[in-house]
Amino acid sequence: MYTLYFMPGACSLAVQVVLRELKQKFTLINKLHTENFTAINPLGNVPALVTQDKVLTEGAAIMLHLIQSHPSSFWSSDPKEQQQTIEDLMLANATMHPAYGRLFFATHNIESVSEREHFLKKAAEQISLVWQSVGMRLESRAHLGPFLGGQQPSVADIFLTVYASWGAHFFVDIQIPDNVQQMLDRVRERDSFKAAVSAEQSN
Ligand SMILES: N[C@@H](CCC(=O)N[C@@H](CS)C(=O)NCC(=O)O)C(=O)O
Repeated sequence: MYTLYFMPGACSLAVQVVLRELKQKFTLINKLHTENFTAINPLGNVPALVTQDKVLTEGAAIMLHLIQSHPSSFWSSDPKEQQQTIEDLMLANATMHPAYGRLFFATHNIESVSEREHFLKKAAEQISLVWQSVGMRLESRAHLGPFLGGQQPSVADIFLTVYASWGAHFFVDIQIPDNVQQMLDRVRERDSFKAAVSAEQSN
């Protein structure tokens, strides 16, 4: 049994989707309704996952903990495939997530409209470049299936689907290749994803 601290639409949504895919029981707690959340995570960030004996933070570490603890297609026994899973996960969490993070940061911290617009445009170009790289990875593995994970989504596919929705908050031009768009749509169509979105709305 887990407890997942989340914020609606944040990267914690991907962790909830994976908990559902792994058929794990969990309680959801909205960070925004939690007094003194910094006692849980001093940085104030979600996701934070409470396990039987500790609090885990950092999305990538939480994902690795979950997929290594509960056998499924997310984590192969083949070391080469494990390496690929980790690399894809880091592309999502350590490269794409901060790329989108710049949009939020600039919107809240750059006062001059012209400077902000310039920064946002450059940040969007960078994000499009990362999507291009995701598209190339998908293309090189198209014979294996529609996801980075092959026939089944990987944790990276799920993280990327959550990040992709953040672009709608900004007036920027983010280019997402068609094969990536198809992968994102497939993840969004999964019962786990739909149930996770709806659970956030009722919490
Ligand atoms: N490196 C952290 C970053 C987590 C992060 O930035 N979370 C955002 C939501 S996606 C957050 O909680 N921001 C604090 C806030 O908006 O109050 C991770 O990957 O878990």
